[in-house]
Amino acid sequence: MIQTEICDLLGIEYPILQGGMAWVATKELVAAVSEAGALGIIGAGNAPPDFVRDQVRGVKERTNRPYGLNIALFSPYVDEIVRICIEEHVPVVTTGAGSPSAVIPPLKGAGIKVIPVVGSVALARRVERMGADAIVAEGMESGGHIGDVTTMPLIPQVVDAVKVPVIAAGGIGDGRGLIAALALGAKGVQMGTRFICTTECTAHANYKERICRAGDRSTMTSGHSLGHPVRAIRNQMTQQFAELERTGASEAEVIAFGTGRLRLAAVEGDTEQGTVMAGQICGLVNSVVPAAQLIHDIMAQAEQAIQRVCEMRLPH
Ligand code: TUI
Repeated sequence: MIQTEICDLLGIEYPILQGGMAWVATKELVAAVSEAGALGIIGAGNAPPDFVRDQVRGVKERTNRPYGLNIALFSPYVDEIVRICIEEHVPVVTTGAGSPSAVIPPLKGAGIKVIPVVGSVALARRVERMGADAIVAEGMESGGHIGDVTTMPLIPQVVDAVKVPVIAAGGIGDGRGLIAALALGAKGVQMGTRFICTTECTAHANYKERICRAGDRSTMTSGHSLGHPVRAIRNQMTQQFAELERTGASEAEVIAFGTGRLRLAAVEGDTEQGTVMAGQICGLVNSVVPAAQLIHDIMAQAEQAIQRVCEMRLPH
């Protein structure tokens, strides 16, 4: 049984968090993950407050176990979503894609555990000073909005820089990745891409199929001209986006071109004109399975991975 201080902090059985992916991590997936003993996290993205409240209530109807909600800090509704978290007694909030300085005090004041997602040592230090309870350190292997350091060097450097527990994210998709992250000093992992390909995930079947068909080099990043690179599976959309950036389109044009594309892929199922955000681990994901089975398999693989490594220790 692998248990860490993240399990105690969050009241979960397994040191696994499911990434709070916008338009993808909805109440059905979140409840299934939490019910199975990991931490399901709702992706609020830039969805309107009514939608987010419905998601929170939907999770509470389905499970009594702890769950979380991710606030994307670029959302125009950040203040309303913070209020919803407080009113609905959401136990855990993760934040992403910006500095959480404005949201940490009200959330902590309401007794909510706050876990910012960061992509660098500097930001990890800053959010610890702001009062973060734990930190997700996310390497650029991840899908979606990313920083510029890969997971392998990021995790031990963040672990050495802060006292709060660190959760590793980016490029982790099975029990081997979990054990590698623990070896680097993390106390748990967050997985996004792997959880998209679960039965309970409400992302469109085309989105899941695209991930299941993908290989190790199927993703690319775009949006560098905006200073916000995003990793997604290569398709017509990413091709056109790259062309737009290469030919020096204005920032407004590039933003207008990209707006609404994640929803188009995840909800409408248009995996050519939409943005199929996924991490580099997508090549490892080949099947859609129930969340509980996935979590069980990850923990079984983790036990095997430890065993394998221990057997490499020869007696002197
Ligand atoms: O937030 C994410 N990943 C995301 S958000 C998202 S939604 C989206 N939709 C359409 C277009 C673009 C995005 C998809 N994926 N990950 C957490 C994360 N946050 N990784 C890195 C960061 C980060 C980066 C810069 C956090 C803070 C930061 O700067 C803070 C500062 O002000 O210095």
